[in-house]
Amino acid sequence: DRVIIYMPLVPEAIIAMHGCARIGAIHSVVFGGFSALSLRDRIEDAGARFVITADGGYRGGKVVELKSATDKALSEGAATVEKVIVLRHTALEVPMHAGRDLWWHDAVKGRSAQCEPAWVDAEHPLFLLYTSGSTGKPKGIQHSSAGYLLGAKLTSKWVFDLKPQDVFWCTADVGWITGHSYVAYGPLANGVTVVLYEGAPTFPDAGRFWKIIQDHQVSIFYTAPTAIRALMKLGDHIPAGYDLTSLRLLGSVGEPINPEAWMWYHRVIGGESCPIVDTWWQTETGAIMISPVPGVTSTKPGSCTRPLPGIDVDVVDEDGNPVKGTEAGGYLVIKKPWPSMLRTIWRDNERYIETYWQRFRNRYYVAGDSTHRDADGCYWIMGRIDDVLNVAGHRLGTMEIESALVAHHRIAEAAVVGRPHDVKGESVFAFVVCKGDRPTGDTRALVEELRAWVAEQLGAIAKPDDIRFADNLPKTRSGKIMRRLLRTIARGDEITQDISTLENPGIVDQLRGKS
Ligand code: 7RM
Repeated sequence: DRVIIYMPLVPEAIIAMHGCARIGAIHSVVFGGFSALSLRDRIEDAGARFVITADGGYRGGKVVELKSATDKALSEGAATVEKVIVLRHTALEVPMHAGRDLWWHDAVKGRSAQCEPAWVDAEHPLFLLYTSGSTGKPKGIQHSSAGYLLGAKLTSKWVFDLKPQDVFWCTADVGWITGHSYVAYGPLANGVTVVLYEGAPTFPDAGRFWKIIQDHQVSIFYTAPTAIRALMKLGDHIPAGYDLTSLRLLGSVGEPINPEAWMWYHRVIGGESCPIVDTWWQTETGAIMISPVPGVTSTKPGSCTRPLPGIDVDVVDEDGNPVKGTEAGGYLVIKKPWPSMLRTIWRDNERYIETYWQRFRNRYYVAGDSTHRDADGCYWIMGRIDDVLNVAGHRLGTMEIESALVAHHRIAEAAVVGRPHDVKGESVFAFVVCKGDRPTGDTRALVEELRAWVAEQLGAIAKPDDIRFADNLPKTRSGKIMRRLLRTIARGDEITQDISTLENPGIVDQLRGKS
């Protein structure tokens, strides 16, 4: 059976995950920031019989209505769901559907705290986690019971140098892989205390992280570059107001960390005495692949340094041939299997093979990132090679956002690209073609309507920061959208590409917002 967990970041979310693992049911956590429609799609793909949710969750002082989103998802499909378990967490009044919904506190009442584990095969699926790729449909990444847990446990121990007295805080939500491997599974499998927090880094104020570290004597802190950059912007005086001397190790994950943010993290948060582990890995890899080992590897700001023991990483060219020499640039591949690797894409093994293996004739696992390896053998991740954006550490497919936009009654065509953003790393930039005439003049109301539409379809994290209207999208003769041109335009850079083949060169000014 598959169980969907759609909850805020509260202990019960982890209890629900471990509970599923205990009875051999496959869990699939859906991030609470995803919309009802995204939830419905995941329930349907997983064929889930149960949903565990809460009346609501807290985010930045507001209540996120998880139960009402669940109700909406179930009223528009998701017919496989038999029961919904609801945790009472906020004061929000929620309707309960007789026969389908039951309260968590009623479900556990009178039950024993002991539960014999269901013994499963090592390869029994532990969980599915949906992640974005280069098509409009998220993929259910399938992880195994034994290999995954081994990877999460061992990398936690090696990379974070865990000791029994540590207080470990990874700020990720359990809706992402980081929250699976380094909140729910890895540190706890090592018997270490973890900190959970529900909310946002700047609510009720910008000292939230630093106060939690001080109050709970956090010794190891693991967060994303986007959060570091956002807090760095607010000034050194904020962390200076807190006692951060309990920290002994800092980690970074989710996107490349720029050297300036690395140095600030090291100086202001780490007091120049904490090593920083910049950890490269993916939903698919299950656990950290490339990272310094504290006390062993010398670090360089901006590089995730070297592969962990047993991880056979290489750089290959367009044809899949390893680039000769230590210094190399190209595609990042992993040449041998590792315990926590994904086993397949749920119900779509063909897509699994095609996405991760076929590009280089099934010889290597293709990570989808490009990289540079320097003369010392250290890796510098350059970014994605597919149409996947990394917005504030969240993985979003451009096709998913495009599909959401064209589902709006006024939109005929859409192309989404990423634009560099100083805090979020990347922001969503959409070029759209309307049915009928191109809107001109004051388009703000339509832009807001489309942003709200995308939030409803996918979730607020996918909302475009910019939307521009044109009569057409720029295409090659074979009909492919010229994404590189659109990226140049989104950045506001000078166009150096050849645009002589464009059927309607006049659209370039429209795309640039100049006419
Ligand atoms: C853990 C996670 C995976 C993608 C990956 C990269 C990027 C992640 C780093 C990084 C540079 C890092 N899983 N990425 N970590 N890039 N340095 N330390 O984020 O599946 O959500 O995303 O994130 O592009 O392919 S994920």
